[in-house]
Amino acid sequence: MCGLPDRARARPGRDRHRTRGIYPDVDEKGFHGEVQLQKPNALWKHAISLTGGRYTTSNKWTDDLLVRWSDGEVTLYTDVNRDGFHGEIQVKKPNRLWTHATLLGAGDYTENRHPDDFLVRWSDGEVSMYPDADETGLNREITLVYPPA
Ligand SMILES: [Ca+2]
Ligand SMILES: [Ca+2]
Repeated sequence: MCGLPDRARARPGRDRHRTRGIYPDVDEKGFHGEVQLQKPNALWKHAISLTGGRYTTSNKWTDDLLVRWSDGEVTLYTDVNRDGFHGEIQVKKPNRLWTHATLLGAGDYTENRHPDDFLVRWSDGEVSMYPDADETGLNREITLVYPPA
């Protein structure tokens, strides 16, 4: 990927009173409540993108959360539930490259049938998959979409 500027920007005045929460039991009729995981604090203002999945080798329920921070650090929070966060693993140290990971996503796209496949859309338009990611890190990268030439 090349070094285009990160487009993620804070929006002053918007979502000022929002919290870091889970919307439980979302379905086609909409949202059915909100559980606050974390009171508003300065640290979580730097959480640029996040996505759920099941990234521990035990495949243990409940799902885990990957967060990309403004300094490029990527953190895995294991077994998140209504009571909050229960474990934290640093997947990537703060670094410049990952400040360009603009959008994160996840799903179950490989033969191991675990929702542990991590997707990144980079600021230059490249899309990568990290299949079968686990607590030891993002072990392999597959380019799904190449950036424009
Ligand atoms: Ca888990
Ligand atoms: Ca998988």
